Amino acid sequence: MSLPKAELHLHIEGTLEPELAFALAARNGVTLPFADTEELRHAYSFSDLQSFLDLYYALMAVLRTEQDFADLADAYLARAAGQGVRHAEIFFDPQAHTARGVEIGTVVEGLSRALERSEERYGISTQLIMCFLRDEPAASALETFEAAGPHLHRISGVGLDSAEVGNPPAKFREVYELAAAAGLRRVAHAGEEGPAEYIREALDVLGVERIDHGLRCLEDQELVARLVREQVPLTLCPLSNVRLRCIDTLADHPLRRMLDAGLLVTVNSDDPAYFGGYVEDNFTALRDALGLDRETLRTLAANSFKAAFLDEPRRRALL
Ligand code: ES4
Ligand code: ZN
Repeated sequence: MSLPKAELHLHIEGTLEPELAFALAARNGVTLPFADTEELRHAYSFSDLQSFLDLYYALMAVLRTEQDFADLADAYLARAAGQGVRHAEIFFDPQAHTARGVEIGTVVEGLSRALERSEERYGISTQLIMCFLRDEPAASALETFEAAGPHLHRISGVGLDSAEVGNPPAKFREVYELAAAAGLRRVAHAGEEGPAEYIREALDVLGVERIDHGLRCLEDQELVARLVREQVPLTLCPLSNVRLRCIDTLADHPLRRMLDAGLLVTVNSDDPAYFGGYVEDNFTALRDALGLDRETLRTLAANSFKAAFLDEPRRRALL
């Protein structure tokens, strides 16, 4: 039986399974550069973050209408329910769609159509987190924030994702200041492929409340001490780390060391359609590779509710 848990690091575009990609391609008259799902799956051998991102952005060509985004989110929520997910904070990448001529309103309203029914259908409460693509100019993030204005009531926070190295958090100081002023929560990917210094910068310059990945904090003991002291949550994605070669094998994952150090770590799925598993699959794979006992798994599930942007009554109900 899977433990009840919150999913805090999940890119909705990364839940696009090959079968749904081909169904949407047919529905929208889009031609994919792959003959069938079999051929597409062969493209899923990545050497680093960039090689994954190239495929991730290419497949999004099939997402065109509000209904496409609603279908994508509903398919994720149905699977998440089967993996013990009771609360999901869902990333989306508006610039990956607006760059193709799909309006941000189509994306947000489409996703919201599925999220609105999630509690009643699946028992999963949800929030949306709008991510800025850090390999695009800061001006593009600012334009995106402005375009999101009419939809901000549907968005609870902002995040930062895509190619990390060479795109430090400080590049996005201004848009994060606007987000904070609008009352939005703030998170950022940092320390996935980028250095520990990017984690510190995300905290100090962007004022983030959680770090997505954060794996490379371990290279800086002073930073680890701070993350422990301030109990800054780190949303780890173990299967992603292996598939993108941040670590060699799951047996090398430093999760146990991080827990022992007192870090508030959570386990998440990142881009489950691409990385070989949803959130419970990440729990199970870690358990098998590291020999985690039931108590440790319970701690990880409890951490996910502690780290979530839940209101207190719902948090108490879920913990
Ligand atoms: C991502 Cl694994 C990962 N890292 C950074 N940005 C991303 N966007 C989607 N998946
Ligand atoms: Zn991610």
